[in-house]
Amino acid sequence: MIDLKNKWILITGASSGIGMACAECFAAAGMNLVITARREERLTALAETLKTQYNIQVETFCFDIRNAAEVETFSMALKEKNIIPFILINNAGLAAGRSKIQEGRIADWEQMIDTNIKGLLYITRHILPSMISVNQGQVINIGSTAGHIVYPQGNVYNATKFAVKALNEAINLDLVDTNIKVCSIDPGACDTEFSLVRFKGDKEIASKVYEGYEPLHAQDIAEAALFVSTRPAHVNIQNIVIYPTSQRSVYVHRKLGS
Ligand code: NDP
Ligand code: 8X3
Repeated sequence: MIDLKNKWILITGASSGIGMACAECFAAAGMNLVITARREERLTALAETLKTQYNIQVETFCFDIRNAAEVETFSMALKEKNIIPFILINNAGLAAGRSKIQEGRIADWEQMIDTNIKGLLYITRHILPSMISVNQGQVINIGSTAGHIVYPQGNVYNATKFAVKALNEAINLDLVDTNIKVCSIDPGACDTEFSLVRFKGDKEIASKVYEGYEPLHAQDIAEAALFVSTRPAHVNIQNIVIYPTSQRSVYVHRKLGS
């Protein structure tokens, strides 16, 4: 099993949900953290808590992953600090809206494509060379079950996660002559701020997504990421699909009104 203690992990989108749970889980495993997102206060608060609790180093970087220049500046800052991540978790992402294509908001499509696909690409392009220079490490792409099967009015979000699936396979091929492992972890419904963001802050609609069954919790995904990252050097888990027990496909079995 790979010992993660004192190695660095870079987690994008750590101000909430799955990214924040990964930060907590890998901090508990003794790793030093680089955490990124746009909401600075959240990152700072998380960093303070985890530094105190686990006696680790935590670096925070606030930027918009859609901005190629900001991502480049971030990667240069990491280089200046001599930080080479042992693990990169490409997690930052979102769904914006849910509607038929013919009624979709183009601004929503652009936000999803720019964040979920281009943001992941910018980070990967800037961080992978340093990981390759030491020929070790693990990339984890947070995909989705939405990248395996489309659902009504999921269209563009589905397409971005199908793209993550394709990129996960492609990056695996590109790194076949290295020791760097690449995995996509693809969750079904997981109770984070995801639906609140998707429905633009409408708490009532967002909470209905998780009504009548127990969804996944962010911790479930973080634990899978920890499992993947601690396999022996010769074991490359390329994909994990995780559904809540009450969701076996796009279909969710809800017990309502009981
Ligand atoms: P949250 O909304 O709780 O977290 C999303 C994170 O992404 C936040 O930290 C947010 O930070 C960050 N983020 C979003 N846009 C940007 C941006 N432009 N620049 C930098 N950071 C950004 O949702 P989840 O934790 O659920 O989502 C994490 C990943 O998991 C996403 O890729 C999502 O698609 C995927 N996923 C989620 C599922 C679910 O049901 N929840 C299921 C399957 C996959 P900030 O706003 O501070 O910038
Ligand atoms: C998030 C899961 O089913 O809401 O990727 O699209 S779903």
